[in-house]
Amino acid sequence: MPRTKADARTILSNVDIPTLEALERKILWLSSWMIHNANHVRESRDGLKVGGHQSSCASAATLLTALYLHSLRPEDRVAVKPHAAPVFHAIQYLLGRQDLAKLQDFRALGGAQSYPSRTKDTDDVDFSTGSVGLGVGATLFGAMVRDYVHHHGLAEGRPNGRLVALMGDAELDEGNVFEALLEGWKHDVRNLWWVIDYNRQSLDGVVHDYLFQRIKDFFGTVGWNVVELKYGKLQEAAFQRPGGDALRKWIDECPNQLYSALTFQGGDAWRNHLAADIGDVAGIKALLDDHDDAALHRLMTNLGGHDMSATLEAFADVGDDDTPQCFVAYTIKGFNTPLAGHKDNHSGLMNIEQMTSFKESHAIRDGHEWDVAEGLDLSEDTLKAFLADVPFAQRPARETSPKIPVAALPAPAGARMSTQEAFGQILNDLGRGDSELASRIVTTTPDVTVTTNMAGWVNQRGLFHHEDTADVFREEQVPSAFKWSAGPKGQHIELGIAENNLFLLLAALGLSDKLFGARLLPVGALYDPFIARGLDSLNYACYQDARFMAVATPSGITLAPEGGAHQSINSPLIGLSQPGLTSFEPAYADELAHIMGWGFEHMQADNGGSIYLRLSTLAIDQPKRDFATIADDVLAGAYWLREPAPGAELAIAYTGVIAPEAIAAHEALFEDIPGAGLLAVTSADRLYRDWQAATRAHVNGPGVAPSHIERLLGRLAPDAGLVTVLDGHPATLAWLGGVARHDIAALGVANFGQSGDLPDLYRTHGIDADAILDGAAAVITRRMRRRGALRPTAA
Ligand SMILES: Cc1ncc(C[n+]2csc(CCOP(=O)(O)OP(=O)(O)O)c2C)c(N)n1
Ligand SMILES: [Mg+2]
Repeated sequence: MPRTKADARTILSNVDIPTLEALERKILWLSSWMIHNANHVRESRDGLKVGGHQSSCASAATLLTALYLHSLRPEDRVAVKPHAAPVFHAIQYLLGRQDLAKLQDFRALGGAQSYPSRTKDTDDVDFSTGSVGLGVGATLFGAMVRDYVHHHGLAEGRPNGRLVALMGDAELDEGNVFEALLEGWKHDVRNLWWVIDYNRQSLDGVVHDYLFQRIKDFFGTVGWNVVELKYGKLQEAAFQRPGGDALRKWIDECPNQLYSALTFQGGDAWRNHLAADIGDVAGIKALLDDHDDAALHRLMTNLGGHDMSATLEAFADVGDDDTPQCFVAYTIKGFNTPLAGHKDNHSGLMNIEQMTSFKESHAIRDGHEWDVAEGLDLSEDTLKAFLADVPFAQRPARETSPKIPVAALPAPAGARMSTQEAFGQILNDLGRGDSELASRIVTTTPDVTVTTNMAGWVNQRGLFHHEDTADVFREEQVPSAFKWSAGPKGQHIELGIAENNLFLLLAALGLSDKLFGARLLPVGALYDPFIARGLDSLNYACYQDARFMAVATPSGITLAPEGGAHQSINSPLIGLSQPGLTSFEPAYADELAHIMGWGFEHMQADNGGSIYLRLSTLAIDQPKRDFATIADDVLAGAYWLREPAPGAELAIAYTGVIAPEAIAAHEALFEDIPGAGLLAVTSADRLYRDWQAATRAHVNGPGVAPSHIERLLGRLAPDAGLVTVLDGHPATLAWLGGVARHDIAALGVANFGQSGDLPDLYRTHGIDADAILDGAAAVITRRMRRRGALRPTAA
């Protein structure tokens, strides 16, 4: 039952508000000084502005103090708006959870990060933030994952925490926030708070008037409770005076721009405007006379989000109600600093003189800037006792949950099949078994479960939802191969079409062991071309070191009739270049099964990461072979499908579904070049990283073992030619020419595709067997020319 306002007030009557207010000032001071120190005190070696956002911090100081020093519980998980990182770090410092050296090195190597970072910061950031909007969305998916973990009985004995985002108002301009909201509504998301730091300013300017009304409407539409935290206690008291209604009306109707400008100008400007606009209303003159400029300014800037009592009350009012709550907390950007309200204050910093008087106003002595009790009317002991009692301070150190054993995954049998079909079968087999591994797998897709071959798994494991939901088609006996019933024990989370949501959910699922103490092994499938649609969220997920397997299928122009808009071209380069993500593009089912097994382990390894599998719907003939002999090489990124003769003058290297074309070309030229090799590249990414690591090690000293690709290509003649080919951008493999300085013809797709059949499209884009032979002819001809066996043709 939600508490009533009266309950909340009773609860708050025991809260030491003056101490919290003093600490709020302290936190404002520390965050401002942290930024000032980085910009004006610490030695600069490069002359670059270090930066930091004193105004964004000041805006959120009350809200974050109220949350961390009173309202949050240790089990709550929080995303803090990126530009309030110094406030977060300052609070953790006060709570004894952050080192002073980190604050002094804010934005320096090894110091506290510019924007909260799960992996780089040491003060237990729950969600990294930085790309605005994503941290907000992440908390919503975090709430879904928390409930998943609890419904599956994976977090026995742990209290169910709340997911909280302290967000900037301009974050509402990011579409991903709304995509998440709608998905949250579908999944009946609960126990989630979004606290909007409603300072009505973004980076460039002042946000639209009446945005609040729109916020209320669309949050209400998706089932949220919207709490307006508009007036502080001083304002509430003034509204009770004669003329109070007129004052409230004036505040409500004042355009955002004007309110900001007057905030910047201060008491005199407020007085002039109020006198001119409502000076003739009974009571207003007395109200103005009763307030000197400083008091009038204090009154007019006493907004809800800067009033500790009002803020705590709003939070306490929620009680145990688990309806998602959106707090629209009115604030002032730069509150209580000389930057307050100015529209250009986003990146503005206090100058030396401003900092000197700011410091005086906080009663901070030179040399004591970082002292915890400095400037407070509290003894250090009283302060320490207060902070030690703060509920959030009881949060235990981060833990990780035990690893889930992974047995080898059998390769699906079949003379001819696609990697996508093989993926479906591997999951289906897991779904039919009762392994612990299968019990920890959670699958999800953005509305492409059936078309990515995951339906077999879903038939076994069911859809996840808070409530049991029947499969109506089945009940009505409408024949369908797919069971579509949902319940709290289901293991597939079906999303609407929004790849951003997919990657945010994968991020939350992939952090489940660290956030909620229960290890999950998330597998998300999507169409390869639409990775680009969720790229920022994918990067965000990897940045936080979330662990998941992204299965991208189908891919490339091999989708043939589907045409240009569905054909992925540069996704292999994403796989090659994305940190935290290891990509593979296998051609055969046995390779895929082995890679997936390794992938589930890599997702759990301390120095592991996430996996990206680029798959295809094109069925190709499967080899019959002793897989054990190549198993390690498949993981290392390449193996000889046809061994080259020692000193061979040519090799073809292919990736993925283009294998039959490469094999055909290899067979065709084998008569002329009998020693030619055929290299299967299962992971350009693994090969490249290994090669780069070896190269760096070479630089550092002799005696370094060659990388896997150096060993493989070392079998060829030093002046051999290479032809590389894949259904994707040729640059993915073109670097192979640099490994042993082999001449190279790099084939692949570099232009938009169109509908067609495979022979036409492969020919058009130059990746069919004939194109591979042409490439071979080119490198062989150049080789002969270099050797002087051929005269250059006249131009
Ligand atoms: C995706 C993304 N685009 C642009 C930026 C640059 N940027 C940083 S803050 C900001 C405006 C933030 O305004 P708001 O969320 O209202 O924060 P506050 O006013 O509290 O500082 C912008 C555009 C960013 N960090 N992320
Ligand atoms: Mg703002």
